[in-house]
Amino acid sequence: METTMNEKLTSQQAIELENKYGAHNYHPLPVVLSRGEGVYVWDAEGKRYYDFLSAYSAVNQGHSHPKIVKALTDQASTLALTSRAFYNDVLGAYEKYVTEYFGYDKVLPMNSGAEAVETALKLTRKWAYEKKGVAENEAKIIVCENNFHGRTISIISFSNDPDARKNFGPYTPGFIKIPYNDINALEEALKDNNVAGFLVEPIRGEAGVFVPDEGYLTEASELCKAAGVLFIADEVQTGIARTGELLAVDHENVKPDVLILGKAISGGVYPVSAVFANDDIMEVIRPGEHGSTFGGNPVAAKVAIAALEVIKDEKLAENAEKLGQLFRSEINKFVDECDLVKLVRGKGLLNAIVINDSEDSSTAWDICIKLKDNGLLAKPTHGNIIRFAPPLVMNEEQLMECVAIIKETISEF
Ligand code: IF1
Repeated sequence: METTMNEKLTSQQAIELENKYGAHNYHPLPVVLSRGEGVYVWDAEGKRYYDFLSAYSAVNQGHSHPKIVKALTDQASTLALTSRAFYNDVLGAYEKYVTEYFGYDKVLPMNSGAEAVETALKLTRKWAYEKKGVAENEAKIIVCENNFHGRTISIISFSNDPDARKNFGPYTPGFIKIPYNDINALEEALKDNNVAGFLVEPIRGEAGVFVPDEGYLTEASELCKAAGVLFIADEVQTGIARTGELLAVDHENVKPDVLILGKAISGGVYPVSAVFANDDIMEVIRPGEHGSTFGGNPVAAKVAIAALEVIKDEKLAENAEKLGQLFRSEINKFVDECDLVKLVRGKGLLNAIVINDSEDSSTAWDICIKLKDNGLLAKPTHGNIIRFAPPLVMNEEQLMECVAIIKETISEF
């Protein structure tokens, strides 16, 4: 099949090219997107869909938000990349803006979520050796079972998802796994004086939007404080207004010692991630000890400022809270009358439904295929759970139309 790069591809052609020339590290839903705007995406044939995945909560501000795209194009056409070998006139202003925005002394800018998680792990280990007095190479970090924090070798070393781990060994040591949402297990694990930190998702995304018990985050952070252990919140997916507050930890007024952000900090327009901490922690990293070519580049800085201004200006956390309540109450009414859906759960506009079928059934996938045919894009997480996470710029009328599509589609099964 000969195609010149500038001619418009059909969906079929696009899929064939990806299959032939791209690694098969994903199994996408059979839809080929070619345009995005706000809550909508269009496929290569021009069919419009509601996007109910939001690139896994990276486009909270809506697809290609004009203000964020303008920040991208203006800076990219002025000064795109300097590396950190030199200063530039954008990074410092960004660091001031974003540390005040989230309430920390300092930020270490990176690019992907996994890079930010790795940065937080390195920071925590170094803090343990240089501030807590843990013996070199003995630092341990507590993580939760069924976590998702990214795909690097160290991160999958503490995953228990066989697909994420198998045949990627040998694995990085120094991690203790405990059950999520289990305070006693954390209390027990914290008795080990070599523990440096506790890494946790305030709401578990990939595991199927699992919301911990009210008070779990508060008790966990208090136990960590008492044990001289850093409370590390991975808000890559739950942050930036997704759950109805700026951060998911804000629902309990918990202040992590180390905060990890990614995805929607850039509105999905450019890879931006960040690690926040106060001086007594961040000062253990000195020149030459950590970095990245693109970390904190001028385009990332300007894009992130614009993306965060949109969150505040358009009151997206408040909107996520309001529409999330409406979504769960509407779907709960449907749950009462439909035995195929066991329950709906979530916070703000990070929700999921659990399909009343076995883990390995294809029902959730089949429902997503029908949802696609009916103009709404969503994808199952594990097995029988479908995540619903539209851009936070959605309005009530659009949400109700999507609720109707979801109800009608599932009723067809
Ligand atoms: C994929 C889901 C998966 C994350 C949390 C760190 C990262 C993520 C809490 C790493 C990334 C993405 C990765 C993407 C699909 C999506 C995801 F949970 F959102 F659904 F995989 F589990 N912490 N989550 O959710 O950030 O390096 O990707 O920028 O790998 O397919 P990243």
